[in-house]
This record gives sequence, structure tokens and C-alpha cells, in this order.
Amino acid sequence: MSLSGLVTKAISGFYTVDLDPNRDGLVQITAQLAGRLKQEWQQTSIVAVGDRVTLVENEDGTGTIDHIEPRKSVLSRTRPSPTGRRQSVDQEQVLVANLDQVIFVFAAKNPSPNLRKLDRFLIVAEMNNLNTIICLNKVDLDKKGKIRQRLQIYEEIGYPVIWTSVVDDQGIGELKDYLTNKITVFSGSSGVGKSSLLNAVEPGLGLKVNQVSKATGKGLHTTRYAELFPLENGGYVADTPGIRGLALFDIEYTELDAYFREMAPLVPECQFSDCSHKHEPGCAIIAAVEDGRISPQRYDSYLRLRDEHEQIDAASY
Ligand SMILES: Nc1nc2c(ncn2[C@@H]2O[C@H](COP(=O)(O)OP(=O)(O)O)[C@@H](O)[C@H]2O)c(=O)[nH]1
Ligand SMILES: [Mg+2]
Ligand SMILES: [Zn+2]
Repeated sequence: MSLSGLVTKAISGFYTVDLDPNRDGLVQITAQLAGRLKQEWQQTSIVAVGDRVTLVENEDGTGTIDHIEPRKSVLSRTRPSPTGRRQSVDQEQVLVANLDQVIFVFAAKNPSPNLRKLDRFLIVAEMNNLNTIICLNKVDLDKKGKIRQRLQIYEEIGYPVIWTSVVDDQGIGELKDYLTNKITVFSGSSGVGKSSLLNAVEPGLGLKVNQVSKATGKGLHTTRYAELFPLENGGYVADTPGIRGLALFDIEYTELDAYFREMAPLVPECQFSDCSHKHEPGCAIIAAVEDGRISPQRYDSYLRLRDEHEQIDAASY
């Protein structure tokens, strides 16, 4: 019998598949890849959580995956190929496939938010063409609202920002509304409260909440594998392994400006088509920073990333 479903867990070649409704009433199956597919791909990202697959049930009750549907979206460590999954397979390391959105979680305190890091995350999201939501958790620790204020610029440039506190039960309902019927990836440094938020949204999940080290203010453990957890009201969430590995090693410094939402539309107005926006005359970005349309903090992030990537580029020749 041919079955279809969604891969919710992937560990060393064994895949857990949540099955679509079927004649036998099977709900979930553990499956491996057909040998033919393994040979075809020779890669770790052949199947990722979030992939839709078809499979056959074996006599011993396990499954064999014989087809993987093309991906609608991915969260990968590297740039996805615009022509689909086949060509990019050499470089692409997919963490989650077919996600609808990513929620970047920061804490108001313990650990303090690193907005530089947020700007990096946002570039990864823009590169992957993902809907992005920013969640500032632990707002109970932001008594004076200082951190909230610092995050307001992200709302101004069009990213939804949710303010939450697991302790004070703030914003949990709003967060829940965002998750319904979607595949959502939670990302952010260890210790910001991702597992706590997911447990608050869906008490049945029982995700392990980590201790934060008193000495460093950082989380002690990270979730090791990406796994999709089903939500009662429909949808799935993934509590990804620390996103530390989401480096921007596959990006050209000349295209960085395209991934800053508020800069991209202004770039064609620069006098020089190869404008670096660092010092050129007639630069539309510099003009926008000067008259307050672009935040100095975001511009500074751009400059730092640009320098960083120019150096990476120079070092690779
Ligand atoms: N004050 C405060 N602490 C929180 C909040 N959410 C989580 N924490 C604490 O932060 C620590 C790390 O939480 P955890 O969910 O494991 O973070 P994760 O590593 O991102 O999954 C734990 O000690 C939680 O109890 C919050 O809204 N306010
Ligand atoms: Mg966690
Ligand atoms: Zn310019």
C-alpha cells in the first residue's frame, strides 16, 4: 500500500513520518530511504524534517520512502538554489523543509539581546525567502521597557514583533495564533526561552527547559536534532538546534544590501550601480541614514557585515 506523510524526525537515516489519513488507520511510521534514492543523492539533506514523502509499508511494519516532494521552502545553512532542490544538493544543508515561517526568539535579559545577531538572522531569513517574526521573550525582566524600545525599529521596517513573558503569561495567546496550521521554526540562542514558550503554548509538549548558567547567563544545553512537534490546533513547531551554525558563509558582499529590507528598494537610486554605500557620492542609503529613514544601528550592521564578507572574500583567493 502506498502512503504519504510528513517527516517529523530524522536521526541517522531513520525517519519518523506522520501519515496522512489512510485506509489502514496508520498514524505514524518509522521509515528508511529506498536504496535507489540514497544512491541518487549521496547527501545528508536528501530528506529533512518537513519534507512530504510517499512510502510503502514493509511486512515488518517499517516503511520505505520512495519519493520526496519538491520543497516549497527551506531553512538551510547555505543558499537554496533558485531552480529547486536537485542542483543545490552539493552545498545545501537543510535544517527544516517546507516551513511557513521562522520565529527568532530573543530575551530581554539573561541572555541580553544581541541585535547584531538579529540582523544576521534576518539576512538568513531573507536569503531563504521566509516569513519572519521576531519574539522578545522575558519582557518581565524589561521593567522600564528599554529593550522593547530598541526593537521598535524592526516593527517599523515591517517585521512583526511579539512581546512575551512565560512568567507573566504575556503574549502567549498572540504567539499561539501565529502558530496555528503553520510549520514554524523557533530559532534563537540557547537560554532565551524557546522551549518554555513552546510548553506555554502547548502544555502537552513537555519540552525540557534548560537551566541558564549563573556565571555566563547562557544556556547550558541545546536541542540536538530538529524535530517537528504537532500542535493540538493544527500545525507543527520545530525547536531547532542552536542556530549558531547559521553562518553567512555563502553570501556575496555585493548582494548584502538586497537582504536589508529597508535598503533594498533604495539601492537603484544610488549614483553608482556598484555602490558600496560606504562613502560614495550620490549614495541613496547614506542619504537615508542622514535623514532618519534608515536606522544608524541597522546601517552599522550592514557596514560590519560588509567588511566581514569583503575579508572572507579576500582570504579565499
Ligand atoms: N524571567 C523569565 N524567565 C524565563 C522566561 N521564559 C523562560 N525563562 C527561563 O529561561 C531559562 C531558559 O529557558 P529555555 O526554555 O530552556 O530556553 P531555550 O534554551 O531557548 O529553550 C529557564 O530557566 C526558564 O525558566 C520568561 O518569560 N521570563
Ligand atoms: Mg530549549
Ligand atoms: Zn549607495
